[in-house]
Amino acid sequence: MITKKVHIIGFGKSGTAAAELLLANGWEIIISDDNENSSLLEKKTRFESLSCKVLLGNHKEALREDVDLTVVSPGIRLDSEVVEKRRNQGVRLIGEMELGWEYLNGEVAAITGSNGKSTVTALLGQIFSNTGRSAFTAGNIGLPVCDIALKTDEYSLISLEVSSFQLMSIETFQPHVSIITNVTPDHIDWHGGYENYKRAKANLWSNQTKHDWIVYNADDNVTRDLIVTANSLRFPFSTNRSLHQGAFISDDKMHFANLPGSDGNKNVELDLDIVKIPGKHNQANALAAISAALILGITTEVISKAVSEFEGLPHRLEFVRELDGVDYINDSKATNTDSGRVALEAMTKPVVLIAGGRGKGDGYSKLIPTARGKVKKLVLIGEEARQIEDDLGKLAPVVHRKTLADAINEARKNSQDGDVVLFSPLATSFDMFANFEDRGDQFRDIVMELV
Ligand code: UMA
Ligand code: ADP
Repeated sequence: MITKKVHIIGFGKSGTAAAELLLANGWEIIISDDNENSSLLEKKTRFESLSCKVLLGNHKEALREDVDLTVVSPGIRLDSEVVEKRRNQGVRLIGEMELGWEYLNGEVAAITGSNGKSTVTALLGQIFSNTGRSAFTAGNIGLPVCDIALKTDEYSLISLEVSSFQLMSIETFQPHVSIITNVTPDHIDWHGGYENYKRAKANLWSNQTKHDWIVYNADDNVTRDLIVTANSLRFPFSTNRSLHQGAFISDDKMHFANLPGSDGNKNVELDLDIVKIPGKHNQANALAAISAALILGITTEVISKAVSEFEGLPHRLEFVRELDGVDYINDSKATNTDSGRVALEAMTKPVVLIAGGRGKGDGYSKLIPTARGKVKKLVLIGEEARQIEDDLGKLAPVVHRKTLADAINEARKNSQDGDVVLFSPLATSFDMFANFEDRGDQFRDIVMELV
C-alpha cells in the first residue's frame, strides 16, 4: 500500500481530530500551527510519539513537504499565505468538515444560520438521542465531525452544526436535510462583506438534490432569497403565518402541514407549550428542529418528550438567579445585533442591559425599535462601548465600566424589584475573555457571589 501524506493546517480541535482520523486510516501526517503555546507543545509530544510531524510557530517548514492533501481548520483564512501556497502547488485542499463527511455514515441533518444554530443542533440532537439509535451532535457546536465520523454507521442520526467558515471549504458535503435558521450580518469582517458571507451559507445545500430537503425560515426575506438556488425539496417554517406545506404556529399549536410520508403527505400537530425555551425565536428554533425530525421519520412521541425536556443551552438567555426581585440573565452567546434583538423581544420586564465586547462591524442601530421604552439603562464594557453608545445612547442613560464585575455592580445599583439585568453583549468576547463560555461563566460566578 502506498502511504499518502497530508498537511493539516491548524492544531486546534479540528486539526487534532483530522489528524486522528487520518492516522487511523494509515496516512502520514504533518501538522502546522502559527502558535507555539504550552497546550500545543503538550499535544505535539503526544502526536510525535504517534509518528506525526508537528511544526509550531509558523507554516513555512511544513510547506517544504510534498503532500497529497491539505486539510484546513475553519479558523484559517482561505486567502492566507499558507493556503495560497498549497493551492498554487496544485494540492487538493479541503476543510475538516469535508474530510469528516467523507468518512461519515448515517443520516445527516446539517444546521446553519446567523443565530440559533447551536440551539437547533442541540435540540435535534436530543430528539435523535431519544430514538434509541446511535445519535451524534457535532460540528461547530464544539465537537469536530472528524471526531465522530468513524463511530457512525448506516443507522446513525447526526445533528451537525455548520458555520460559514466551515462552508467555505466543502466539496461533496451533502446533508440529507439542511436547515437554515436566518441570515443577518455576522462575521462580515472575516468574509470581507455581506455578499460573501451569504454565499458561504448557501454552500450548505449546493450539493443537495431533489431527494434531499431544505428546512428554512420563511419569515426571513434574506433566507428566502438565498434558498432559491436549492435543488432540494423545501419545507419552510414561520412563527407569523400559516403555510400550505411547512411548519407554523396557530391556536397555541405547532402545525406541520403536508409532511412527506411513505403513504402520501400528512399533517402533524403538537402543543406549543412543550417548548420550554423562552422567546418567539426559540419557537422558530423548535419548528426547525421538529420539521427535520419529522422529515426523517421520527415519531411524535419521541419528539414531544425530547422537546419538553430540552431546557436550552448555557449562555443563551440562561436564567442565573433572582436577587432583590431582579432577574439576572446570561446571554453571553449574543455576539451580534440580531441575537440581542431577540433577547430584548423575549424580555417582559424593564431591562438594564450590559453590553460590549469586540465588534463585528455591523453596527447596532437595528436594535433601536426593540430597545426603545424597554431598556432603562445601558452599562457598556469593552472595545465596542463607544460605538454602542453612538448608536444606542439616545435610548437610555449610558455608563461605561472597565471590568465585568464593575458593570454588574453598576447594573445592580440601577435596577429595582421587577427589573431584569440582561447580559447580551452584542459583540464577541475576545477583547476581554478567552471565549463566550469564559465570559458567560464569569458573569454567572460574579452574579452568584452578589450578597
Ligand atoms: N491558527 C493558525 N493560524 C491562523 C489561525 C489559527 O495557525 O491564522 C491556529 C491556532 O493557533 C489554533 C488553531 O489554528 O491552534 C485553531 O483552529 P480553529 O480556529 O479552526 O479552531 P478549532 O479549535 O479547530 O475550532 C473550530 C471552530 N473554530 C472556528 O471556526 C474559529 C469551533 O467553532 C468549532 O467548535 C470546532 O472547530 C469544532 O468543529 C468555534 C467558533 O467560534 C466555537 N466558531 C465560529 C462561530 O460559531 O461564530 C465560526
Ligand atoms: P449560534 O450557534 O448560531 O450562535 P445559538 O443557538 O448559540 O446560535 O444562539 C446564539 C445567540 O442567538 C443567543 O444569544 C440566542 O439567545 C440567540 N438566538 C437563538 N436562536 C435565535 C434565532 N432563531 N434568532 C435570533 N437569535 C437567536
